[in-house]
Amino acid sequence: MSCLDRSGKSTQSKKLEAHLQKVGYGKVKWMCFPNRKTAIGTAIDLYLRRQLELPDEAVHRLFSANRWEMAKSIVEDLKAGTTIICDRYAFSGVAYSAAKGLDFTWCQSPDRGLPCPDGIFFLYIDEKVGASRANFGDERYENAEMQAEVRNQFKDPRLRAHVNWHDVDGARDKEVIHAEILAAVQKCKASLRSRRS
Ligand code: FDM
Ligand code: MG
Repeated sequence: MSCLDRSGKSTQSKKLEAHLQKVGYGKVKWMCFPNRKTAIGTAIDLYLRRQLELPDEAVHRLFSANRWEMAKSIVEDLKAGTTIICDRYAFSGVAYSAAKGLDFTWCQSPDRGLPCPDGIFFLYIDEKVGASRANFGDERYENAEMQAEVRNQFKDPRLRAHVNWHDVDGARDKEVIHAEILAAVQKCKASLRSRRS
């Protein structure tokens, strides 16, 4: 899932994971980026909490490296048949850094070659709705101006090219959103199965 801050992506991605576990979907794993637990993730966490200053280009590369350090284990899990649900991925990396003024194509390049998701859910909300949600403003990027620019970048067709992208209205009831995502996941799984058989 890709999204604006405070759009409910963590709630939705965890709800999806819990549901798939419950219905016996096989092995399901939830993960998120940034993964703040690794050494690179620790630097990213400090940066986001405004305790470390870094040039925009450097932190962009760190976010990408944080995905690359997980890439091998993601591929191994996928090969073993595990379903991975991810709270943010490279799409956020590009949208947030491009929103700061970095060149869009330059932003895409370090993530080239990472495993490509079978489906992407972009939860969009009005930046004012995001700002009214709990804890908004605690971290870097959590301000209405930045969120509005990130939202613009997420509309860029270069981000959505060649991927299975779903726009999801995040301003609705949690259960309604969950049902919509679930239906799309089931459809995606059915089409993957028919392609593989
Ligand atoms: N973010 C996240 C980036 O700027 N680049 C990235 O590659 C990723 C994965 O980090 F503001 C930003 C988006 C958000 C912040 O993410 C922390 P969470 O999901 O709010 O923890
Ligand atoms: Mg956040």
